[in-house]
Amino acid sequence: MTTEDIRYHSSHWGTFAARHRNGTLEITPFAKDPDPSPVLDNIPAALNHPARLSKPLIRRGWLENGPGPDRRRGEDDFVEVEWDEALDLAAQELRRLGAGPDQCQGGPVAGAQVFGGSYGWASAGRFHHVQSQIHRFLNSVFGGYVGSVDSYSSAAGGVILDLVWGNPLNHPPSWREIAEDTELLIAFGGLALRNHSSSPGGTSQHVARSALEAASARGCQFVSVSPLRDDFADLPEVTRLAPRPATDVALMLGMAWHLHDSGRVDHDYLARYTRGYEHFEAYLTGRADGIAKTPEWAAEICDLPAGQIIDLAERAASKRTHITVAYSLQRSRYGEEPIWMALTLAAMLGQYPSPGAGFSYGLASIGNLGKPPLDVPLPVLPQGRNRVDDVIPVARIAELLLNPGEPYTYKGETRHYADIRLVYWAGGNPFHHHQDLEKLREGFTRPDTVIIHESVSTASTRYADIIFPATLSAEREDIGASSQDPFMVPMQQLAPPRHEARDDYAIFTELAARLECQESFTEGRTSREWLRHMYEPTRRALSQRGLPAPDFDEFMQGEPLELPVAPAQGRMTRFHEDPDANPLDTPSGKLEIWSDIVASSDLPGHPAWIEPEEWLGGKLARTHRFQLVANQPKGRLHSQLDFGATSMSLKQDGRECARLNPQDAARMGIQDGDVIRLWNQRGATLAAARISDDLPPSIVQLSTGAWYAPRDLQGSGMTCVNGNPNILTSDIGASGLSQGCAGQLTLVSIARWDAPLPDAVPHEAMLEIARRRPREAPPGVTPSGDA
Ligand code: PGD
Repeated sequence: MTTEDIRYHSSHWGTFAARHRNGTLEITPFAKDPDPSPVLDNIPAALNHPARLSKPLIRRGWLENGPGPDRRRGEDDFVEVEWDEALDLAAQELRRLGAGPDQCQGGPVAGAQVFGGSYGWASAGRFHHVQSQIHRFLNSVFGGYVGSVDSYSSAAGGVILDLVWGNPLNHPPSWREIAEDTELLIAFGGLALRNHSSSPGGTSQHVARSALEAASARGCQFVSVSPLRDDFADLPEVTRLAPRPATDVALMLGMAWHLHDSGRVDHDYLARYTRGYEHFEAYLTGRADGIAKTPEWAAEICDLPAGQIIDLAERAASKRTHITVAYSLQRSRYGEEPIWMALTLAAMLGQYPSPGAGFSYGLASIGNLGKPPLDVPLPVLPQGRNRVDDVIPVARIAELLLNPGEPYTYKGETRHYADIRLVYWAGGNPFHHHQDLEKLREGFTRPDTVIIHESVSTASTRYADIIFPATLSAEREDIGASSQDPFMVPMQQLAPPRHEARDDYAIFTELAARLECQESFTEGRTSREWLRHMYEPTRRALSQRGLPAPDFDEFMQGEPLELPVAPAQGRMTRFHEDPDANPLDTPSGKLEIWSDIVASSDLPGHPAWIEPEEWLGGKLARTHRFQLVANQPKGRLHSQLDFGATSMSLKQDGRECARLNPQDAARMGIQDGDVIRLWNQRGATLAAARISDDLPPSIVQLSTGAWYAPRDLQGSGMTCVNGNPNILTSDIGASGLSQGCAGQLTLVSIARWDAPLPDAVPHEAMLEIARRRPREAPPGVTPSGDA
C-alpha cells in the first residue's frame, strides 16, 4: 500500500476510510455517516500495541502435565511455542476428545463434551466472523458441540417477546416513524446514543441523533426514564424521570391503574388483538392479590411523586405515544417484566395501529435497529449442521462448568447441564462479559482443556491452556455487511498481520488438516475464493433488479456499495388490519397479556412487579447502600480495544472511572479523582471517582469493559485493580424462564481507598510469558528467538 492509498474498512462501530501517513494509520469516518462514533479512534493504536499476541502460547502446567482439571489455570505462566508445535498439541487433544475423519464424514458425533457456544461480538466481516468460523470447524471435526442460545445483550427481553409478541425482529421499530409521526416518545432506559453507536456486523450510518432532532423540530415531546441523564440526548422538551433503578414496572403499573381508573383503557383494542387482559386487570386492580397498583402504591416503590405518574399516564393517553424500552432494563432480575409491561401499556392505550405510536424494544440499544431491512441477500458463510442437540442459555456458562448433570429450567422446560471436557472460545471475552467473575474463574478450573483464539492478551486468555494469536480484522480482507444497514463495505486489508498472527480461518484449516477434515472444513477454498463465492448471491440479486452489480474484484477495489432496502415490513400493520388472517407468531396468534408458558415457569402468567434481591428499597440495601449501574461503556465497544485513544482518554492512570453524585461524595469525603473501592459479598473493584450531578444520590455508575485484573489485596479480598464491575455482579439468571444475564444492577458499598494504591495492570501485562530456553525445547522444535 502506498502512503496515499485510501482503503475502506468496517467495524461494529462504523465504516471508515484509512490511509498510512508518516508511519501511522489515519482513519476518516465514512463520508455518508451523519454522526460517526468517536470509538473509531481506538483502531490505530491496536495494530502495533504491545498487548498484541505474537506467538502461540501454552500454559506451563498443561504443557508439563497434559490435559485435566487444574486450579493453576488463571495463575500459571505461559510458554511461547512455534506454530507447528502448538497446532500439533491442539490437534492431538482434539483427537483425544473424539475429533477426526469419521466425525467430519457424518460418523458418530463426538462433541457432547465440547463447549463451543463461545459467545462474543468478534469483529465485523461476513467471512472472518469468527463465531461462524468456530461453529463451522466444530461441526466439521466433532460433528457438533454444546452451543448457546440468546445473547448477553437481550436474553430476557428476547425470550419474553418471542413468547408473547412473536420474534421482536419481525416487528422492527422505525426511526422514520419517530422522526415523522410520534408526538410523545417515552423511553424507559433512555435512548443512549453511545449504545446506538455500535451494531453487530457494522453500521455505516448513525441515524438516531438526526431522527430525534427531526422529531424535536416537529414538536415531539420526550420522556427519558433513567437514573443517568446522559441516557438521552440533550434536546428541548425532554422530561427526565429518575425512579429507583429496577422499579420501572411499578411505575408502568401506576400509569396503567390510572388509565383503568379514568376510563382511558381501549377495551376494543384489547378484545380484538390481545389475549388474557382479564388476568392482568385482576392483578392491577387488586382483585387477585388485595393490592391495587395505584399511582400511590407505585410512588412508594419508585420514589417518584404519584402526581408525576398520573401526569405521565395523562400525557400518554392524550398524544400519539410511542413507548420504547432499552435492552439495559431487561439485563436485570426479572428483566422480562419491564418489556412485557411496556407492551401491555401500549396495548391498553390502543393507539398501536397509528404510525409513530405503539411499542418498540431496544430502539437505540443496537445501531441498526430502526432502519429498514435490506432487499437483497447478504454474503453468508455456512456453519454446517450441529448434530449435538444441547445448548445452554448463554449466560449460564459458569453453572454449566460447575454443575455437570444438574437440572436447570429454560422457557418452561427442565434440562440438564452437559459434562464439558473442552472449552473452545474465539471472538469473545468471557472474563469481561460474564457476571460474578470469581465464580467463573472456579468454573474454568474444571475442563481438561481450554483453547482460545485472540488478537490481544485479554483477561480470558489467562484462563486458557492453548492461545492462538489471531489477526485483527484490519489485517485481512473481508466483506462488511449487516441486515439493516444500507451499505456493503469492501473491507480492504489495512496492514499485514502483526508478528506471527494468523487468520482464524487459517488456524482452523491447519487443525482440520491434522484431523483429516480439511476438505470438509474448507471445501477446497482459500479465503479469497470463499469471499468470491459468498459475494455472488448478492451480486446476482442486484443484477436481477437492474441495479449496479460490480463483479467481485471491482467491488473489493471500490467504495462501499449501496444496497436496496425493502418496503416497510408492515407485519404489525397487517396484524392490525386483520388479526385472524395475519396472526402473530405466538401460541394464540395474538399479543399475549396472559401466557401459559410463562405461567409454567417461576414467573406469573401476566406482567407483574416482582421485588428483586438487589434494589435500593430492599433489605440488602441496609448493608450495601449503593445501586451500581454497570452499563455499556462510552469510549469502546464492550472490552474491545480498551487500550485505544478514546477508551484511554476516559480512564485515570489506566483505571476505569466510576461516577457518583456530589452529595454522596461530600458525605463520604470523596473528591473527584480519588480512587474508591466498590465492594459487596462477591468481591471488590477499584475505580477512579468522577463526581457528577448527571446521576442521583445512592447510584454509582461503572461501565463494563475494563480488563479483569484480580489481586488478593490485604483488607479488601479479591479486588479487580482495573475497575471491572463484573467481579461484583450476580451470576443469577434474570429468571428461570429466560436465564438471561442480570448484570446491569447490583448493590454495593463504596469508600475512599486510603491504603497504598496498587497500579492498574496494563493491557500488555495480563499474561506472564516465558520465552522457552533452548534446553527446554523438545527434540525437533526450533526455540523461539522472537522478541
Ligand atoms: P467483546 O469485548 O466485544 O465482549 O461481551 P463480548 O465477549 O462480546 O469481546 C470480543 C472479543 O473478541 C475481544 O476480546 C476481541 O479482541 C475478540 N475478537 C475480535 N475480533 C476477533 C477475531 O476476528 N478473531 C478472534 N479470534 N478474536 C476476535 C459483550 C457482552 O457483555 C454483551 S454483548 C453485553 S450486552 C453484556 N453487557 C453487560 C452489561 O451491561 N453489564 C454487565 N455487568 N455485564 C455485561 N456483559 C455483557
